Amino acid sequence: MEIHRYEKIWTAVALLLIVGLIATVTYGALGPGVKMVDDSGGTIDADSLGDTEFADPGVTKVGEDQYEVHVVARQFLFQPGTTSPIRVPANSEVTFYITSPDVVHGFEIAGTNVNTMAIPGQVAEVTVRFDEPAEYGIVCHEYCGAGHHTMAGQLVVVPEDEYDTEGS
Ligand SMILES: [Cu+2]
Repeated sequence: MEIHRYEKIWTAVALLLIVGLIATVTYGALGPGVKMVDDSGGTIDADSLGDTEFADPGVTKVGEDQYEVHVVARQFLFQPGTTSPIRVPANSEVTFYITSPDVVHGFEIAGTNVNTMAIPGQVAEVTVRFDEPAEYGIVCHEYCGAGHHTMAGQLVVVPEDEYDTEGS
């Protein structure tokens, strides 16, 4: 059977398009370092956060330029974050641990790739680097009740030399 030259060309073009599409999707998923939030944060008893490291949530220095931040997302505020901003120094690697004692909330630091759900009984773990001083808004992006639209907070990345661990 003879295949027409144009038929061959168009088949080749179609195959190239398919391979190109798969390649761009694969790159988009893996190339820019996108990391899904997994279950590495573990589980927790949502009814007794007082007995856990979430009893006194906030910023803890755990190493040279390394910080941990425990955040409780509850109706309708982030502790810390809403009544007082979360403060971390620039040039640091920060791991957030987020959980909820009541309903499902969201935790997104706008302008960064930190974006997760806060689920009762689960601890979400997200690590991010802050190289420059900046101010970020934190929003709850899961509808969590009548005050959902007011549920927001703030993260302040302060210059390294202005950071005092007391003020966190
Ligand atoms: Cu919420």
